[in-house]
Amino acid sequence: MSKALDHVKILDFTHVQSGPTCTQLLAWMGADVIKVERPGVGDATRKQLVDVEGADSLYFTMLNHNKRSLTLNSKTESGKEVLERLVKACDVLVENFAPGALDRMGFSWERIQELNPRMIMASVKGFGPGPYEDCKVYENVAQCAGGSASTTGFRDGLPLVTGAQIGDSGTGLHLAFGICAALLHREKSGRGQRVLAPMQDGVLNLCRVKLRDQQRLKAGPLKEYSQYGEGIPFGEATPRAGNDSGGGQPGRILKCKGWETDPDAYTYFITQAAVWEKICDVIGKPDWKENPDYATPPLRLPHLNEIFGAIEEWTMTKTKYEVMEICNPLDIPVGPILSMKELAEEPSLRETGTIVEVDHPERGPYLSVGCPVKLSDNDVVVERSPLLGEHSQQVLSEVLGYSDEEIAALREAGAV
Ligand code: CAO
Repeated sequence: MSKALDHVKILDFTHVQSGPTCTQLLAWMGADVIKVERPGVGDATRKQLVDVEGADSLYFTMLNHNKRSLTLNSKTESGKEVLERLVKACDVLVENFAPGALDRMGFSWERIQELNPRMIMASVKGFGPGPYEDCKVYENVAQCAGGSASTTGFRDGLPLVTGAQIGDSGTGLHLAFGICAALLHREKSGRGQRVLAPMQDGVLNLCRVKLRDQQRLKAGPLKEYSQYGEGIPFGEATPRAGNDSGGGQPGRILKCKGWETDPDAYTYFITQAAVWEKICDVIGKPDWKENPDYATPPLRLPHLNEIFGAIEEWTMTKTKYEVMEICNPLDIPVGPILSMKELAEEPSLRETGTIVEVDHPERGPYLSVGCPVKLSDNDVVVERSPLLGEHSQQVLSEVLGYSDEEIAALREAGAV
């Protein structure tokens, strides 16, 4: 069966996390992804957070499945020639170098268009045009500059970064979306275009509801935030909301049985208005149904601490899984706090290919996260990441038509 993008060739000039996340997704959709890496060095993550001496790190392997690796020093004359031929042969160039690096290499957008007017050039940068456009940016910088850190954590604590890599992987997702749209557009226009995904913009997009709250502040306090019930005045900016639900239905993280020793024995619990009466019954407070203070969602808002306190007394008598089993049939929205260990061992995620075991010649079997988007005509088989330069010969001869002698000369010149 053909795959969604199996007619697409990607010149993958990405490194670290944001860009590689994007090209890995495109590879899983069937694209031929040729990862270009510096000879003898490669993507810096190959040697970061090493857990098996001499083997590519999990950081690298988990972000570079289903790709081919071509080593190329694009700053040498013959390396530049190879790169020119790659630009002509590929459909999309994806890069996340520091601002200006491609220009310095001699491959400005104008030059790329001259070489291949159908080329789509897709970039991740830390910031879009403006005062910070020349900055190098990493994950947590983007989380801080994109509004996530100021709105994450508890009101009386420091701003917090999240475990979800919304700056890097989140921006990689945004970029993949832009590339697919540009590919579709090229079918009509016959032309390529530039696609830019700044990390700050990507994080802000994911924090959209916090900008919503910023504007709602003008109309008065944010009543679904716990601080409203606690009588603490709001300042000028969207505050940190702890574990309060971001939607209109109040929710909190509550302790479950075993919380004293298990750091993940918690559940998320949402007091959805539609099931309020069922919640009262489940937690053994049927009289709350008649309590005038609790009759409607707005009346309950000033009492959320008391309400969640009572719910927690009940959840503490159950494991997080028991809470789920009891509440789900009643449509009470709850969610166990699952640890990475639990997720890694979850059989249903193995069955859907969301958690996969991959074999690697240097490190042996390891777990990875498979493709998180499932297309019915695009069965994804997760293949191990390439060793540095593993496909140099193959790509140079098959894709670019170099002879063995020419390839030997390129090696001699230190270009590949
Ligand atoms: N051949 C020759 N030179 C190469 C090469 C190759 N195959 N691949 C990379 N290089 C060169 C680049 O051209 C650049 O040279 P110049 O400094 O002379 O222009 C040099 O290697 C370093 O590239 P870089 O500046 O991109 O890398 P860095 O480690 O200094 O910075 C990062 C890393 C991520 C901060 C920066 O690339 C960046 O800001 N990227 C955009 C934002 C981003 O994606 N951040 C998220 C990264 S994941 O946390």
